[in-house]
Amino acid sequence: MSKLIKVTAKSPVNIALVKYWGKRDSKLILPCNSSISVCLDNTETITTIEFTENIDKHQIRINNGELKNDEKDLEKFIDKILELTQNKNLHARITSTTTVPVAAGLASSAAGFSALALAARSALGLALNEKDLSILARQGSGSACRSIPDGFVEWYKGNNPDGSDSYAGSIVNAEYWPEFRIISTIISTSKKPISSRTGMSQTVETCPFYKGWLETVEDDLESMRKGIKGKDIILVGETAEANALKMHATMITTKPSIIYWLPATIEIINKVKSIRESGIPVYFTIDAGPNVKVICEEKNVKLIERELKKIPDVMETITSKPSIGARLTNEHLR
Ligand code: 2P0
Repeated sequence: MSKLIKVTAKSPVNIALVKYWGKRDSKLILPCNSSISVCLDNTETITTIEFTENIDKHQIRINNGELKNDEKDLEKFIDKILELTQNKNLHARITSTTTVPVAAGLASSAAGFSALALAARSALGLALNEKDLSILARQGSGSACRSIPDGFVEWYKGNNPDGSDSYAGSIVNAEYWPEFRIISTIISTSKKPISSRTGMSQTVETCPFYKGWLETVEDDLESMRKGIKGKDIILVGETAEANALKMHATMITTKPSIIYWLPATIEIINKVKSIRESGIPVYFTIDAGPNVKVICEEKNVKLIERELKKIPDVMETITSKPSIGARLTNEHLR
């Protein structure tokens, strides 16, 4: 193994335009369907890692101890990475910070696990290319594989039982469509009542319409690829909005029902629709939480932000453009 060094990686949050919802293998984190996302600037996680034989367990500090290691086991993920080395005596010292409010529904595990995968790979000198790295990040948290490549990204669901063909790759890079914007609205910073991990497994097991989700997602993927390559905000927006509503329909009809929306979620949906009726191409998508992400073009951002801020429950908006994926930096934390 090459000499151990301190390494820092930065990685963006990504927002799915065609959602990942449901696993066919929860241990390897293999999805039932492919998904498409965009990496966002303004929303990154920075992680510094150092491996050493001088400590006897992993030391992990996230946002100065503010963020607890919840249902996703970071330690197990580090152990999985260490299995790729021959050295049984190594442990990790990790410091990680995120530049967006943790509970905003933006600081997803995607940025965290992708930054960690890249930093650990480089610190251990592992020979993993972008595809291998995305396969590694996927095993920490599924959506993390989509924060490794640049810009607009597809996570190919793959078919192999070992997950070797379930990885993410760029459709187009971050500069391809510089006018594209996502405005993230924050209406709640509370922890969600049910994690997306639990929500998606409950949906696969009990939703009578999950089959319909799987039957229609291929068409959504095809339209989304076409819309992105053609920089067609209407096709991208309409496809993303319909896909998100379908995903929420499967959640709502799961037993017991999962409803992530709050009254302000509906207010924002209605606001987006009314702006659209005035002739502006603007659409929404919603993940496993109440906060709405608004899809639009740069030229309309000011007007849309102004309209969204008229809703009393909108605490904050964060506007992002497409970003590059995970990368290394010399700016070490701590
Ligand atoms: C997505 N979500 O495509 C979908 C839409 C939430 C709703 O990916 O269990 O944190 O770690 O693989 O990646 C959130 O799920 O779940 C997610 P795990 P992850 O963005």
